[in-house]
Amino acid sequence: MGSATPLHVVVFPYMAQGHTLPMLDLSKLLARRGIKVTIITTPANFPGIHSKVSKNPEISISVIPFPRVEGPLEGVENTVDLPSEDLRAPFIEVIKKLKEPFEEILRGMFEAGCPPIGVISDFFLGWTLDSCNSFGIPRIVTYGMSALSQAILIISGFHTPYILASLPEDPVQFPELPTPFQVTRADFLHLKHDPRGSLMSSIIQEFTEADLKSWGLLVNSFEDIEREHIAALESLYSTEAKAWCVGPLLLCNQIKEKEEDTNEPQAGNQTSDPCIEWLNKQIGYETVLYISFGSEAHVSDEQLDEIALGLEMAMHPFIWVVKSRNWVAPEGWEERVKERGLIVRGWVEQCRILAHPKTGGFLSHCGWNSVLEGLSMGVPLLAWPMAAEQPFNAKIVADWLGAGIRILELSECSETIGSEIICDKIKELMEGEKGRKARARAQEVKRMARQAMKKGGSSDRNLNELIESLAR
Ligand code: BUP
Repeated sequence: MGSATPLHVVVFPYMAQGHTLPMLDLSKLLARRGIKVTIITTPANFPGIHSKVSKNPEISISVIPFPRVEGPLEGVENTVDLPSEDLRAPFIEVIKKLKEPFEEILRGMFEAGCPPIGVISDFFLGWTLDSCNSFGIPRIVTYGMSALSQAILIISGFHTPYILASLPEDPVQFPELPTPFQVTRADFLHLKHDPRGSLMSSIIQEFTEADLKSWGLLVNSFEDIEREHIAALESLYSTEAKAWCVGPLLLCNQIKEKEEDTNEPQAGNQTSDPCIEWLNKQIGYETVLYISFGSEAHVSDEQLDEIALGLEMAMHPFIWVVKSRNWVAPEGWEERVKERGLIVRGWVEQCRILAHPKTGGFLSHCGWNSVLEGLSMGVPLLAWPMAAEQPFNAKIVADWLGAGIRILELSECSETIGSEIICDKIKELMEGEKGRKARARAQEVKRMARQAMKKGGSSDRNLNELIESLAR
């Protein structure tokens, strides 16, 4: 690490917010260790990435043109929004065409005398393994998931018929994964939506094979909450591959313990944030419920209506990020809740909201980043998993850590969840005994998370060890 030519690492995120944002934090952590980082992305994603890393001279961005697309995916190259669920698999197929330009970039690095010591690339870019092998560079795969979800995704591929033959409430047990809590068939939402033989299931199979042959894994989690899962994950690899647990990466941004309770703009940050201004005006501490289902979940209009009514009945102040462009709130609702509810139809600074002292609960779809962000700020979750691996994240939060409660006991729910249930669960989280316990546990997890990321903490040491191993 002390050599004249800095070590060089390539970071190649998948083009979804939940996958890219942690990779930018990782890049900053590498840059702080004097490592040159090249982030690979496509033109539409360049501005967003540039705005977040441009203050770091060690980080550069290489842009590769998006392949020409026709048909239903036409125009996808011009937007950072991912295509809808049904076009996800064709999108992942299309971006396989980035392989050739990616290899040209790698070749250029060798010719310029700064070859990378490793490529950290997303699971959905499984083909990068082949590129890395042809240049003799180690590939480190990253999923943007908890270690538990990563392990289950791999293992469930070995046991799909057994899972699909079970009833929703049936416990599912794998010999490879001794979980300390019960997983049921209903938790396997990714199998429900991606039946065997679908393009998505064949993509997952192909990329899992690449994953299992990769040099190592990078996990955005920390040992105190996932030690058993990390061991199980590593045991799935026939090689000596190690899972480097280096999170929660978001804590690299040194978010203040809690935002100051003031309307003054933050030092060095002159842009006012309407959510923070609104939070500053709220009375009492930890009273506000923050609601967001991430950047990708689709929530039906009917379900949005029930959430709106549930929020109204629960009588707690709230900030609700509504992604649907077309949803119209029930008649008179906005007027009735305007004194205590802020509805945002766009992007918010989620970490700042969660870090605010007025925020006391998070109704979340349990995307792994949201889970880490809530817990790192000591905010308990009302877990409402909606798709993919989110049920397993909800298990970690509610059943394993006790830092949240679940909206429903079973993860699979084909019906709309009614406003009464939503109201009751909000009350349970914000004012009930279970919520009080979950808040205390979330505070403990927050302390553990910060400890892990501090100098000498487990995640800090693991990142150092990863770099040392790559540099050898
Ligand atoms: Br929406 C929204 N602001 O308004 P997850 C999201 N985020 O900062 P998902 C905002 O996006 P994937 C907003 O803080 C988190 O870092 C949020 O990631 C941020 O869920 C990220 O929680 C969302 O993992 O992502 O969107 O389902 O499926 O890609 O994991």
